[in-house]
Formats: sequence, structure tokens, C-alpha cells
Amino acid sequence: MKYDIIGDIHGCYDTLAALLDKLDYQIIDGCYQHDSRKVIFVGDFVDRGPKQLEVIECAKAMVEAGHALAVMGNHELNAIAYATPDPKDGGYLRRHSEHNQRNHQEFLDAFEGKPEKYTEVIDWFYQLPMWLEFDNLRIIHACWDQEAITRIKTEYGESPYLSEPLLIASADPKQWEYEALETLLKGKEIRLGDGHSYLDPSGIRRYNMRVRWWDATATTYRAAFMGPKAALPHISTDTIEEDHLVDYPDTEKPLIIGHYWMRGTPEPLAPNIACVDYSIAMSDGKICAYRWDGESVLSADKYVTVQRLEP
Ligand SMILES: [Mn+2]
Repeated sequence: MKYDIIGDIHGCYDTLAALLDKLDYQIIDGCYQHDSRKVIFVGDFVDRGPKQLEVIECAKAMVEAGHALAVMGNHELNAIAYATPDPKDGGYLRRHSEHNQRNHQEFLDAFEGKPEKYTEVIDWFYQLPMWLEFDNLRIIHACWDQEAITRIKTEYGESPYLSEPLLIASADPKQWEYEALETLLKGKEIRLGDGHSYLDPSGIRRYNMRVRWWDATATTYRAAFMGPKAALPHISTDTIEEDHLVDYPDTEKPLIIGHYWMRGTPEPLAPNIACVDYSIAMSDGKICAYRWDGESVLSADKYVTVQRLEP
């Protein structure tokens, strides 16, 4: 099977529809489809953009009709945790703090007065696997950490689907499940050295940074930093002491990820790793797909993008 792997969407339905058109998908019986290809969504369907429900309905219809597959993004995981009561204290697994609520507001607003729809969509998020593995291709939202995947499989069973016990354990930072799911769905993060911090694009002060986990040449904080260019002068040039890399050698099967708010012209991160998130959530960002035809060495000319259409 040939796959078109589509990156983060974040409620930008009009741009998603334009991308599917550009990839020659046609709407038949209300569902986008292609006669010889399927879509794989890398997750992060929701939050931030103006058409939350339209994106979910489009992707869900494609998945249910067998025209697409999808994995869970950190925004779907957060949505599930936000909706799930914490058995320990009667709150929610993801706290309804002002910060968490603000980041989730567009999604919550989309279900205003539609509690049944809300439940149905959260149930659908639960049915998204955390990763997909084929004979010659892997898909995960942020980071293929084989150690974390193997541990989840060993302790929770082979299934790539989130179970309630795993969800509950992953909400507790003291348990290994927390870091495992953080790494798989949000990527490897480390603490910045000696009191260093920076402001992210939404003005929040960050003391941790996302790292180029696949890049063995990135040995300093600055070289390994994944984040806004403007923050770079604030990132130390010291060597990173802790373990910040996740082993993914060139001999492994190709891996497609999203999540990383890339900028500029898409190109693979490594011969066998490509990111398809090109910052659709920013006003000058774009949606991005990788047209995969079975190759084991990924190539820059297989990307298809559409500039964000939402105002
Ligand atoms: Mn993400």
C-alpha cells in the first residue's frame, strides 16, 4: 500500500481539504478517498484552529471507511485526560487549570451544548493507536523510543491502544508510564542547564527544551534545541551531560513523525526519518504531507504542502 502521511492539523479544516484536493483525493459519499492510496494522519487534529469538528468528522469518516489510518497526538491524549475523572481525588486526570483550559478552549467551545458529541469524539480518540508499525514503515506522533514501546507492550500487552490503567498511570509524573507517553507523544525533553530559560511563541517561560533526539551530532544544548530561532541566543552552548538521544540508526525502517513545528522548506531529518508538522497553527505556517511509495530512503521531493488558508 502507498500512503500519504499527513501532519498536524489543529482545527484547520479548509487547509486540510485543500491538501487532500492537491493529493487527488475525491469526496465520494461524503468521504475523501483515493483509488490507489490511503492517508495516515499523525495526530494533533484538534485545539487552536477554527474548525475542530469538521477536521474530526473528515478524518473519522476516512478512517471508518478504510481510506485512512491515524495515530494519537499529544493533543488527543490531553483531550482524553481532560475528560477523564481522576479516581484518586475527584478532579480530572488533566487538571482544569486556567492554562490547560485556555489551551483547549477552541475544542471545548466546539462542543458547547453537545455533550453526546463530546463523549463520542473522546471515545474515538481512545481508538487511535499510539503508534503504527508496518513491515517497512513506522508512524508515531513525536518519538519512536523502542525502549518505551517495549516496556508498554511488556506490562500492558501488545496492543498499541491506550488502556484506562495506562492512561491513569501516565497522568502521575512519579510513574514510569508518565515519561514513556511523554516521550512517544511529546518527544524527548530535557531540563535546560543552570537556570536557563526561554519564552515560547505563546509567551510562556520554558525551563525544559525539546531535543533533536535523532541527531547524534547534537551534543550541546544549543545544537540539540528544537524551538523558536529567536530563543537560540538564550540556550547554552554547554555540552549536555544527561542522556538526551533516542537511538534510531539509519538501518531502521523509515519513520514519519509530526509535532515539531518545523519551518521553511520540508526535508527529511535523517535518511530514514521525516517530520510532517510545518506549523499549521501559526498564521504563516503550512500543512504538510509525505507521499510514501515504499521507499526506505526518504526524499525531500516527496513532500506536498499547502500554505495555511485560515485567516
Ligand atoms: Mn503535537
